[in-house]
Amino acid sequence: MGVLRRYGAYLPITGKTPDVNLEEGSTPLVRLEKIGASLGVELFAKLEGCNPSGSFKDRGMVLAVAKALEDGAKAIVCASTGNTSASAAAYAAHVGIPCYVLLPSGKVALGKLAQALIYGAKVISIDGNFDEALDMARKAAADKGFAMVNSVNPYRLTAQKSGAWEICDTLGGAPDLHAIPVGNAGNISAYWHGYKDYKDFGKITALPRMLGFQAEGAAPLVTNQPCPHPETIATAIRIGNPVSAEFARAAVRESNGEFNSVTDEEILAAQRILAKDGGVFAEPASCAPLAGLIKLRKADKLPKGASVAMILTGNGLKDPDTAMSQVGRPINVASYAELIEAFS
Ligand code: AN7
Repeated sequence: MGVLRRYGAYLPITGKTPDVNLEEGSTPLVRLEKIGASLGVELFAKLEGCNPSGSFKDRGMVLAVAKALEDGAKAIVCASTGNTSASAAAYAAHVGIPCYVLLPSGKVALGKLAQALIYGAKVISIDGNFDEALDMARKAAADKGFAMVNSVNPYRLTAQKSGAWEICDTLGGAPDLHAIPVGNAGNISAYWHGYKDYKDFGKITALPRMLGFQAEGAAPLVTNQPCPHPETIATAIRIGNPVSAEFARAAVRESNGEFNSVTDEEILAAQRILAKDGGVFAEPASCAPLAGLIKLRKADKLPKGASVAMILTGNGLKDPDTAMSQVGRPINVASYAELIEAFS
């Protein structure tokens, strides 16, 4: 029924807030038995790639765009590693306002670029990384009086809390561990606040430990210093100076959790495991948590039998190039005999 309708009672909605709805949220929470067994935990994957634009960004974008309309904004603006731009473009198209997106040149996965363009956003390529694009987008939005829909817009994180509420509603409580990729650090912050809300409301009794995973080449929250030249195959989280760093640090500290980093090789290995042993195709950034859980398991730091919610933030189809670079090609057959041979 869409995030605003399902969780409107917990969101800052007024009588004047337009009822924007692309049926985002209410994503599947899938139990991954085989992978969970190999890790010695009860593993649940939240398939955020099932959202209308294929990533978790839709949860917050629906409220950001509804509020932009309520406030009379003429257009929306964002910088993005890809998914925010796809989501912003989708909702702008749906409600009929212009959308401007600033992307780091050459570093956005093909599917995301195709989305922003086909939804009709004006796509502007920046010679610089995401952090630089974000600075420019903030300034331009202020100068033009357009609504800024990056997660510096508080409505984004407020509505992204719905992911935590759904997990608790489905499991009947919070998981023991919450594993999530971290880029600009908004989502881990939103989930933590969502869990805390549910505890305050008396809907759950215990909170999860928050485990945030970054790519080794873009891991400012692990090294505890900004990373001026972030680099990773997981372009969604190629971010060196996270806007929500302080919220994220608080989430990890308060929950007795941790940040950890994983290499690109570990991310790609996790992507294959998730697909082959789980039947779930997630984009590289979304596979950082599984890579991290495998790393913790190897170090004997994963509590046996724990329930783990892993957030698969974006659909694998977003980045076909990275997937194709790791797999073989289809087998060509020229005859029925060759087909039968291929079946062996
Ligand atoms: C698939 O789209 O920052 O830590 O501009 O697309 O809340 O930033 C995307 C981030 C994880 C990290 N997984 O979340 C953008 C953008 C996927 C993502 C993240 C992103 P945050």
